Parts: sequence; C-alpha cells; structure tokens
Amino acid sequence: MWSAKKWKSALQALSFLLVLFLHRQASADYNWVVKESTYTRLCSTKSILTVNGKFPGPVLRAYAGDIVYVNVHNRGRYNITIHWHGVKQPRNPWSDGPEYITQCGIQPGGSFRQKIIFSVEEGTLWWHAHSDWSRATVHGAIIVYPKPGTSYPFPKPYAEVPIILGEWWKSDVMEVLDEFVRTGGTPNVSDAYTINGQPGDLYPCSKSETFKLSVDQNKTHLLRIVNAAMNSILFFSVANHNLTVVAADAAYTAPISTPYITISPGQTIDALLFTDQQPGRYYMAARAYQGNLAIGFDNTTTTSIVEYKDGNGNGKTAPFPYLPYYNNTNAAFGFFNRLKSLAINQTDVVKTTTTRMVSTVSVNTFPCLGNQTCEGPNGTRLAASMNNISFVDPRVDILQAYYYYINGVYKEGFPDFPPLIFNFTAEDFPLILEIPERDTKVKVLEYGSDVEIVFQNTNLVAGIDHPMHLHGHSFHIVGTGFGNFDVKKDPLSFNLVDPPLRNTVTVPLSGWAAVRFKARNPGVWYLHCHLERHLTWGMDTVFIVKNGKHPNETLPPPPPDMPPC
Ligand SMILES: *[C@@H]1O[C@H](CO)[C@@H](O)[C@H](O)[C@H]1NC(C)=O
Ligand SMILES: *[C@@H]1O[C@H](CO)[C@@H](O)[C@H](O)[C@H]1NC(C)=O
Ligand SMILES: *[C@@H]1O[C@H](CO)[C@@H](O)[C@H](O)[C@H]1NC(C)=O
Ligand SMILES: *[C@@H]1O[C@H](CO)[C@@H](O)[C@H](O)[C@H]1NC(C)=O
Ligand SMILES: *[C@@H]1O[C@H](CO)[C@@H](O)[C@H](O)[C@H]1NC(C)=O
Ligand SMILES: *[C@@H]1O[C@H](CO)[C@@H](O)[C@H](O)[C@H]1NC(C)=O
Ligand SMILES: *[C@@H]1O[C@H](CO)[C@@H](O)[C@H](O)[C@H]1NC(C)=O
Ligand SMILES: *[C@@H]1O[C@H](CO)[C@@H](O)[C@H](O)[C@H]1NC(C)=O
Ligand SMILES: *[C@@H]1O[C@H](CO)[C@@H](O)[C@H](O)[C@H]1NC(C)=O
Ligand SMILES: *[C@@H]1O[C@H](CO)[C@@H](O)[C@H](O)[C@H]1NC(C)=O
Ligand SMILES: *[C@@H]1O[C@H](CO)[C@@H](O)[C@H](O)[C@H]1NC(C)=O
Ligand SMILES: *[C@@H]1O[C@H](CO)[C@@H](O)[C@H](O)[C@H]1NC(C)=O
Ligand SMILES: [Cu+2]
Repeated sequence: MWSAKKWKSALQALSFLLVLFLHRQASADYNWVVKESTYTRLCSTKSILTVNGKFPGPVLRAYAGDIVYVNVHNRGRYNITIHWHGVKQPRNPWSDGPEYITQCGIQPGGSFRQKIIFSVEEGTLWWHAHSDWSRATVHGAIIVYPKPGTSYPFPKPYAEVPIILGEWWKSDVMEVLDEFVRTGGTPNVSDAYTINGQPGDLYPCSKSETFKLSVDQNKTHLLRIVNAAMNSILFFSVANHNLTVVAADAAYTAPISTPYITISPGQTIDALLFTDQQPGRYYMAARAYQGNLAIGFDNTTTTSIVEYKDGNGNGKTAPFPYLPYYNNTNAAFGFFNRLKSLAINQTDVVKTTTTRMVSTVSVNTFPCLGNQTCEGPNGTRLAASMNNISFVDPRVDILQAYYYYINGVYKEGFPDFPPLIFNFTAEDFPLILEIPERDTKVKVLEYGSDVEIVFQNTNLVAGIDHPMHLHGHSFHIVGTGFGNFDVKKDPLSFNLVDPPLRNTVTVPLSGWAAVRFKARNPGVWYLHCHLERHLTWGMDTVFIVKNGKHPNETLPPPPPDMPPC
C-alpha cells in the first residue's frame, strides 16, 4: 500500500506533467480566418468583419514567456492586419501589426503566420485589427497566466471571465470612416456600447441577449476587463460590489478597492469581484467619460448582469451601479492616479534619463482645399498632430524601409520639443496655431536609451483627453498634472518608487502626463492616440530603436511570408 505521502507526491508529479502538457497546448499554432459574418443588434442586421465568425473574437491564452503562432487568413474584402496589444514582442516588430508601420496589409485571399513572443507580461491584454477601422469588430482578449509552477500575487480566483467593452454602429463602420474622412468633419458617434458583444437592457431589442455572468456566492471572480471601444474612455462598475484592482495592462498593481474604474481604449484592468452580497441579480454598467461635453459623443449606457446561482433575487429589480457623471475629470483621474505598481523601487524604473522629449498632442484644422466643402469648424478640415506634425502614412511600411534602406518612405527628426511654446492650455488661440504640418517623421533612439516623454495636451480647436499607446514597450507613468508642464518644478514630484507600468497613458484634458522607459527593443514601434478618430487625423509618430552591440540586441531578418506591399 502507498502511504498518503507517496500518493500526494505521485499526484503532484502527475499534475506537473498535466501542466507541462497544457503548457505545450498553449504554444500551438492557431488558425484564424478574418471574414464577414451577419450579426443582429439594436433591431437591425448587418455584416461585420470577424475572426472565425465570432464577435468578440477568440480568446488567446498563453503562459508568461510562451511563443504562440497565429496563422491569419484574410477572407474579407479589405486589407487587414492584426496587432497583439501590449505584447512587447522582443526583437520581433515583424509580427506587431500596425499597417504601413511594421507591415503592409494582408490582402484579401492572403495569409500571414504571426509569431507572438510573450515575455514579462502577466494578466490581461488583447488583440485587435490595426488597419483602417476594422478593429471595431475584429478584437478579442489575450490572457497571460503566470508561468507553470508560479502563481498570482493574490489568492487564486475561483473563476475568471473576460469583460470586453466595445462600441457598435448600426451602419457599416467602413462607411462611417469614409464619410468623415471625405467630409473633414467629426465621425458619427456610435449607437451603443457593448459588454462582451451585447448592448444590454437599456437598448431596443437587446434585453433577452444581455450578457449574464453567473456567479457562486462568497467566491472571488477575476474580471479581465478590456476597453476595445473606438472613441470613448469609459467608466465601469458593478452594483453593490466594489472591485479590487490587481493588474493594469498586464502588470501587477498594488491592490486597490474601488466602487468604479476608468478605462481608456487600449487599456486593460484585472479586477477581483468578491460575491459577498445577498443572492440576486446586480447590474454591471459602462458609459463614457468625456472631459469636454462640447464634443459630440455616445452618451448611452451598456449593461450586463451578475447573477448569483442560488437565488434570482425573488423577482426584485436588480440594483443599478454608481457611475461618475460624464465630465467628471476628478473621478476619472482620481482612479488613474490611485494605481501603483506592486513592485517597489524596481531597478527598471528609469532614474536618470538620457533622452528627454516633450510632445504636444493636439486636435487641429487644415483649410479646405479646392472647391470641396469641409464640415470641420468654420468650414475647415479636422486634423490632429504631435509636436505640430500631422502624421501621414507612407505607402510602404516603415519597418521594411528601415531594414532595407529604402529612401523616401519616412524622414528622421521628429522634434524633441514643441516647435513653438505658447500657453497650451489657454482658452483662445490665434487661428494660425491650429494649422499643423503634414509629414512622415520618426524619432530615432539609440539602443539602451533611457527615455522620458512628456505628453502636453493643448486646447487647440477643442481640448479632450488622449490615451497615448506605445508599441513594443511598457512605460512607467511617473507623473500627470493639469496646466502646462513645468520643466523645473514638475519633475520634483515624479514618482520613481512605485509608478504604474502601462502601455497606454491617458493625457488629461488641459494637462500633461510624463512616462519613462528603457529603449531595449530594437525595431520600429508605433506611438499613437488610441481614440480612433484622432489616429485617423494624424495623432501618431514612430520610434525607431537602433540595434545594440550584441547579436541578442539586434533586429533579425523578416519571416518569409511578410505580406507584400
Ligand atoms: C451619419 O449621420 C448622419 C446624420 O444622422 C446620417 O445622415 C448619415 O447617413 C450617417 N452616416 C453613416 C455612414 O452612417
Ligand atoms: C456566504 O457567507 C454568508 C455570510 O458569512 C453566509 O451567510 C452564507 O451562507 C454564505 N453562502 C454560502 C453559499 O456559503
Ligand atoms: C466600497 O468602497 C467604498 C470606499 O471606497 C466604501 O465606502 C463602500 O462601503 C464599499 N462598498 C462595498 C459594497 O463594499
Ligand atoms: C444624450 O444626448 C442626446 C442628444 O444627443 C440628448 O437628447 C440626451 O438627453 C442625452 N442623454 C443623456 C442621458 O445625457
Ligand atoms: C459637467 O457638466 C455639467 C452639466 O453640463 C456642468 O454643470 C459642470 O460644471 C461640468 N463639470 C465639469 C467638471 O466640467
Ligand atoms: C524605496 O526607496 C525609498 C526612497 O529611496 C526608500 O525610502 C524606501 O525605504 C524604499 N523602499 C523599499 C521597500 O525598499
Ligand atoms: C470643382 O468642382 C467641379 C465639379 O465637381 C470640377 O469640375 C472642378 O474641376 C473643381 N475645381 C477644382 C479647382 O477642384
Ligand atoms: C494659460 O491659460 C490659462 C487659461 O486661460 C490660464 O489660467 C493660465 O494662467 C495661463 N498660463 C500662463 C502661463 O499664461
Ligand atoms: C505648425 O506648423 C505650421 C506650418 O509650418 C506653422 O504655420 C504653425 O505656426 C505651427 N504651429 C505650431 C503650434 O507650432
Ligand atoms: C471659427 O471662426 C471664428 C470667427 O472667425 C473664430 O473666433 C473661431 O475661433 C473659429 N473656430 C475654429 C475652431 O477655427
Ligand atoms: C546580450 O548578451 C550579452 C553577452 O553576450 C549580455 O551582456 C547582454 O546583457 C545581453 N543583452 C540582452 C538584452 O539580453
Ligand atoms: C491593399 O494593400 C496593397 C498592398 O499594400 C495596396 O496596393 C492596396 O492599395 C491596398 N488596398 C487598399 C484598399 O488600401
Ligand atoms: Cu486623442
């Protein structure tokens, strides 16, 4: 007879093998087909672009440090690319995805086997299309588990669930895009927000399909929340339950308990929900945070339901959660500013910078050309810029041009500082300040640079918050504030002890945000506003990180099946 001890160790060995087996599974090749599928929402039916017919798309699961391959087959009508948002992809910009930045689109009928290299990320991330506005429906969650044999820095959750916040238009999003680009005005606002693809009870024809999260009482559920909306920062909360935030953008945070979260497009939040209330039904809800109410936005509210398994509340009306008012900037940034890294005094926080930049982020206007009529303010064409450069996409991707020394695709010399210093957060401006320059300028960084960028928001045309996202890196958010960044005073209050590590920072309306990172990932990396309309208008630029000294610090050659331009 085996002793209990022997049984225990045999079982442990067996579970270890099982973990190894599952681990191998996680490293498999996946086949994803991008295609049109028919979906009905808000009482009308339309065709949308999906991956494998699913909206939201499939969940990609991996362990920290895994390598995963996804064969992307384009069976749709448009060029498409897929980006693995927040995955650093060390030395692998080739599979990063942004169209005309690191690759040309996968053309209809084409395929591209993308290699996704996970490294230090742990928690929730997401993937999405990175060409035109396809990401409205082509997106899904990425879940990165701790390496086998290691565990979460919090009690293991009883259950986990992705909560994907999206945005839905009744019309074809490609038509919304074409129309606002053609007219120079603002895009039509969406008709609904969604939770896991469903608008919820407050919209017509939605109630019976509202997403329901079935929970057991007195258990910890891990909500893996993604803001996949196109143009809206969102507040999210659950009635009668606080959330305990434990990670943001796949980096652990010091746990904080909060009645609501603020989440910008591009960001992710891992939050624990303790089901310690009376059995019953409780609404979860999300709606816009919009710092400037003068700008049109979708003011509807999406809901889903937390439903306790033992007891449906005896027919009682489910309570509705608290959500801060749309323009409550203090509530929005009150949440952002509470987030701190779990690790204290890390060596990877940049203490001394080698490269310092300040970049304005602005909405702008161009005069209307020829005999067009433009629908921007005063008959202008709306635009956007960083340091007064409204970025123009090249026709050949920048990574290829960089790697093969193709001239004339992009220019170096994106300015390190605003070309003109003025009161960025004033109320009124001379009209000439509104008009930027069109160009394709990149910033070149030496390998190993310790970089600081301060994003300075401006009130040109119409001030609004901007979620700025950097590919290939996470950065520490060392400070944010209102007004004009003061080069002398503000750095004195930077947090270099436990700043949150994120891939998307929200730059406040009439304010600034400072981030720091170590440039140790050679290649071409996109930096852009994650509000889709601002990106379309040119609020983006590119970092080229040069090769280091050693072969392990050098950009390898492209895979053989890079989509052709
Ligand atoms: C945008 O909204 C306007 C006004 O409601 C409407 O006339 C137009 O058809 C809409 N465009 C699209 C592409 O939905
Ligand atoms: C959950 O905890 C409460 C309070 O301790 C208790 O009354 C209830 O029976 C528990 N429910 C379950 C399903 O264990
Ligand atoms: C949630 O947290 C707030 C403080 O942040 C506290 O006042 C409130 O009682 C908590 N609510 C619940 C349901 O635990
Ligand atoms: C949302 O905006 C519409 C106009 O666009 C307005 O009629 C409505 O009252 C607003 N709803 C809320 C809840 O603010
Ligand atoms: C938010 O909007 C309300 C209603 O328009 C207004 O009264 C209030 O002053 C605004 N708050 C802020 C912080 O702008
Ligand atoms: C972190 O650094 C600060 C300032 O240098 C110091 O006061 C603190 O004791 C350090 N904390 C830990 C946990 O090392
Ligand atoms: C103005 O529009 C007319 C008719 O659409 C066209 O024939 C003409 O070439 C346009 N002129 C300019 C300067 O674009
Ligand atoms: C910039 O403009 C704001 C808003 O009008 C004003 O409060 C602030 O004092 C101005 N700052 C400077 C340095 O002039
Ligand atoms: C932006 O560039 C344009 C064209 O060079 C120039 O006229 C304008 O003054 C600049 N604006 C700012 C704010 O730097
Ligand atoms: C529109 O024109 C008016 C009057 O010329 C001017 O005061 C205002 O600033 C202009 N607005 C924009 C956004 O250009
Ligand atoms: C690359 O290898 C060299 C030694 O061969 C080592 O010093 C360096 O730290 C390595 N770089 C990275 C990014 O791992
Ligand atoms: C699709 O991609 C190819 C190759 O880059 C390009 O020639 C073509 O213009 C693109 N089509 C559209 C509609 O952008
Ligand atoms: Cu923006």
